[in-house]
Amino acid sequence: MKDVVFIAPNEIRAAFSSAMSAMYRTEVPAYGTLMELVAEINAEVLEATPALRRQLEAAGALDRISHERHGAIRLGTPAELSMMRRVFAVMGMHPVGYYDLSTAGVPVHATAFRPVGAEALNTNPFRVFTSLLRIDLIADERLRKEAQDVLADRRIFTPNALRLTDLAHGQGGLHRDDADQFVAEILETFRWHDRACVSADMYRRLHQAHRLVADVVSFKGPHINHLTPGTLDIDAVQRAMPARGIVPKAVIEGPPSRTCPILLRQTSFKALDEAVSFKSGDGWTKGSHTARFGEIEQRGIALTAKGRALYDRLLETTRAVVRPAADGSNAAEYVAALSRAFEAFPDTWEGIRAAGLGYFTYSPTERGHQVRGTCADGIDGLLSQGYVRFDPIVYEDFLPVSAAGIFQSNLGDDAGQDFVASPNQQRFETALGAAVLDEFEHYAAIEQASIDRCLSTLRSLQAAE
Ligand code: OOG
Ligand code: NI
Repeated sequence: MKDVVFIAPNEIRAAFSSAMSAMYRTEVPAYGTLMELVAEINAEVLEATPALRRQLEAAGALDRISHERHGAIRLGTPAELSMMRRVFAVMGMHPVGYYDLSTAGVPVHATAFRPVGAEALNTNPFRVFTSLLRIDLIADERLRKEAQDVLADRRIFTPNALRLTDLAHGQGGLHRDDADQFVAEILETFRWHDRACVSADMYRRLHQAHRLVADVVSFKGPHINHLTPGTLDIDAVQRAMPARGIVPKAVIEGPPSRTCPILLRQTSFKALDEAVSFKSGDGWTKGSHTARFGEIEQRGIALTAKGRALYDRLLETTRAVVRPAADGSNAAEYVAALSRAFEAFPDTWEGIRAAGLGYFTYSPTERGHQVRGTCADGIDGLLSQGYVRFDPIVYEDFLPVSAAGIFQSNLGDDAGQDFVASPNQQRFETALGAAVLDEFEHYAAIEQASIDRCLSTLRSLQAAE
C-alpha cells in the first residue's frame, strides 16, 4: 500500500521549512541566536499567561509557536517566477496578494506563496515572500541589457528539482523517497553562494543602479535572505536583541502595540556584511555583500478594505509628522506619534466588528446550542442574544509599507530611490503564469462561510425540536 500513497503537500512544506531553518542557522549564526531569544521569550509569555497557553495547546499549536512563519527570496526573471510557482505548489503554497514596492523606492513587485485554509496553515504556516526584479525600472539601458544577459544564463534549479517538480505535477503528488529528494534538491536553490557570477566592476555598477539589483543579478541563485519565526511579544524581543549582540532595526514596522492586535508587526536585525568573491579574469577577487538578516513577526486580525484604509491613513498621518530615522535617533518620538494616531482605531473586538473594520469567524455558543436561537434574527441578532460568538481571523499576508521598511533597513539606509509608482499586477501575473488570490476576497469568504455554517447549525437544531 505504502507505495501508492502520496506525501501530503503540508508535510512536504513542513520538511522543507525545517530543512531551510537548519541550513540558515548554520549559514547565519546570528539567526540561531535570534531563534533562541524568541523561544525564551515565548516561554516566558506562556508562563505568565496560562490562558494563552491553554488556548494554543487546544489548537495543537504549542510546539510550533517559535517556528518559522515566513522567509523571502528575490527572483530575476519571469521564467524563474513561473517555475517557482510550480515548485511551491508541490508544497501546498499558492500565490496570495500582489505587492508593488516601486512606490517605496524598491524596484520589485511581489506575491506571497503560502498555505491557504485553516488546516494547511495550522499544520505548517511557512510562506515565502517572493519578489520579482522590475528590470524595466533600471534606467541605464546598457546596464539593463547586461543584467538581462547574466540572468538569462543562470539556472537556479537543479536538473533533479525540475524533474521531481514535473513528476509531482504529472502524477499528482510525490511518494516518500521522491518527496525527501525534492526537499533536498529545492533547498539548493535557496543556498548562499559566496562566489558571484559577475566581476567586481559589474557588481559596483549594478549596486549603483540599486543595491537590490546587485543582490538579484550577481549571484547564482536567489539565496534565502531572511527567515522569520513568530513571537508572542515582539516588543520584548526588540528590546532584548542588543544584549545578545544583535542589532535590531530602528523601529518595529506596522501598527503600534495594542490590546487587540491588528495586521502584522515585524522587526529584524540588520543584514550582515559577508565576504564574497567576484570574477576577475580566470580567478577571483575578494569583496563583500550585504543581504542576509533575521526577522520576527507577530500577527493580529485581518482587516477589511475599510479597516485597511483606516490603517493606511493613520500610518501616513504618523509618517507625515515623524519619519523613523535609520539610526534610531527619533525612534521614541515615532512610537509615541504612532500610538497617538492609532487612538482613532477602535481597540476592542466589539468596536472593530461594529465599525466593520475586521474579519471574524462566527460559531454557535453553548447557549445557542441549548436555547436554539431563532435564525430569523440573522447573525447580529443571534450575537446580541448570546447565541453566537465571534473570533478574529488572523492576518496571514504582508504589508507593502512594512516590507519596504524591512528591505530598506537591510539594503543599507541609503537604498531608497525614487521610482515612478507603477504597479503592474497584470504583468506580474503574466510572468507568474497564474492569477494571485485576492486576500480581501479570501478573508471575506472565510467569514461568510463561518456565518453560513453557524446559521445552518442553529437551523438544524431548531428543525430537530
Ligand atoms: C522581502 C521583504 C518583505 C516582509 O516581511 O515584509 C518581507 C525582502 O527583503 O526580500 O519579507
Ligand atoms: Ni519578512
